[in-house]
Amino acid sequence: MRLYYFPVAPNPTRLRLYLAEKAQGGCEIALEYVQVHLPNGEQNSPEHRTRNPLGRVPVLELDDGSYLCESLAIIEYFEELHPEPPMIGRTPLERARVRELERVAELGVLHPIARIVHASNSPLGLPPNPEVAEHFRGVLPAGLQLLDTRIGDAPFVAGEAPSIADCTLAAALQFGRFRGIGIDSDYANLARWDAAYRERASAKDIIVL
Ligand SMILES: N[C@@H](CCC(=O)N[C@@H](CS)C(=O)NCC(=O)O)C(=O)O
Repeated sequence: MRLYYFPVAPNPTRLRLYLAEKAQGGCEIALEYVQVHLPNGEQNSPEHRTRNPLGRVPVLELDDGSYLCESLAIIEYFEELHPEPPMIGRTPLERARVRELERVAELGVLHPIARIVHASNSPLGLPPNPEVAEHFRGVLPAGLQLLDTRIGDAPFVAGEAPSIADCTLAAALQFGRFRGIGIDSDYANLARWDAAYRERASAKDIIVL
C-alpha cells in the first residue's frame, strides 16, 4: 500500500500521527510514503486527480490499485484491520467520547485554523480574504476553550491513552504554528498537553514545527 501525503498539511499529518501511534504501540503498518508537493500544485496534476478527483491528500493506494480518500475513513479502515492498540477507545462509551473529541478537534480547531491560514497567508497561494480570516479568528477560541476544559489534567485528549483526538489536535496546532497562530496562556491545559504530546517518540518526526 502507498500513502500520498505532504508534510505539515494537517489532514495527512493526523493520519501519519495515527500510524506512528500504532507503531509505537507495537502495530507496524507497512506503507510506502509518496509526497505530493501541494505548494507546487502537484495535487492538481492529472496523475493525482486519478487518485483523488478532488485533488487532495491524503490518499491511500490499496494493493489492488484502488484508492481510498478522506483521512478519517482511512484511519477507521486501518483501525478495523488492526484494533490493537486501540486508538478509538474500547467500550461503546469510550469510542463515542474519542469520536466526540476528535470531531471537536477537527471542526472547532483544525477547520478554523485552516480557514485563517488560507485566508491570510495561504501556502497554496490562495488570495487573502481578511473578512474570512477575522470571522474564523472569532470562531477558534470556543473550540480551544472546550478542549482545554475537557483535557483538564489528563495526559491525553480523551483521558489516559492516546487516541485519534490527539492526532487531529496535534496536526491542527502544528498547522497554526506554521503561520504564527499559537495558543495563548488562557489555555493552560491545552498548552501542557501540546508540549507533552510533541515530546512523544511517535510525534517527533511528524510534528516538526
Ligand atoms: N476531508 C479531507 C480533507 C483533505 C484536504 O483538504 N487536504 C488538504 C491538505 S490538509 C489538501 O490536500 N489541500 C490541497 C488543495 O486544496 O489544493 C480529509 O480529511 O482527508
